[in-house]
Amino acid sequence: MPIAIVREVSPSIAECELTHLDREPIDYPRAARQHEEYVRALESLDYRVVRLPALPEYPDAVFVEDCAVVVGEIAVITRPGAESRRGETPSIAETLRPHRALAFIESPGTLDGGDVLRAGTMIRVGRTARSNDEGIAQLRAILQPFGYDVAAAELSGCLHLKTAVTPVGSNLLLINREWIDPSQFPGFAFVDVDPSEPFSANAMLVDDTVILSSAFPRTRARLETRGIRVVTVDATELAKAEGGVTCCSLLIGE
Ligand code: CIR
Repeated sequence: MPIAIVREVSPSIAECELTHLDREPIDYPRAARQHEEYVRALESLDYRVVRLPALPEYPDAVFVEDCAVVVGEIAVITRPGAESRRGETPSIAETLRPHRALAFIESPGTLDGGDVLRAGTMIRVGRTARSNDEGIAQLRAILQPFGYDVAAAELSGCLHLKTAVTPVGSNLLLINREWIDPSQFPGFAFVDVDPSEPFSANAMLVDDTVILSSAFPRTRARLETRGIRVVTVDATELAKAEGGVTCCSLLIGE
């Protein structure tokens, strides 16, 4: 059975990092309930969910995606771009150790998993305030020997590459062209987000189902018109922390 690693929401989530959003109050109990709904969605898709305890001293620790890049052959433990998040990675490394050989992004490299998009053997990494050239070069050096084609992607106006574009099918990307130029993905077909739902480009493909925030009904309709099965979850509180659905889990296919 495949595994999903998640971490309980930190009670201090209201003190999260914010880059493109204004700070709004975050209702912690509601965020925790929404996270529970997300876990149930993963379980309904036949994932065994490993729940790590919250890290109260790390407000953003629920966003486990940023701490590692997991492929079939290896797990790369990142060095998050936000200094406040660097202490989130050791427990993720220990959780992944039984499942994969580990490699580590080292200083001065920085890399957030939210910047790493994989479609088959193609891996694109957003060059952002969180992921620098050195981090991207280290990821390439680690993954290229396994046959992955790793290259940087340019974006602007949002936090991570996967805020702007995510896979929703084997050769299909959900994209917000306001933030990224699709010509960086030759050979792919695209579904455009509804313009009224810019953050809906962060969708999570789990086998042949897409998990999407229920805040994005118009983009959901666009996906369903293309024959894609969509499961929605309420993720509004985590969205106030600038996180989307991909950010809250690390998937390990076994
Ligand atoms: C941060 O700024 O690091 C968090 N508040 C949000 C991280 C979201 N993670 C992701 O998109 N992968």
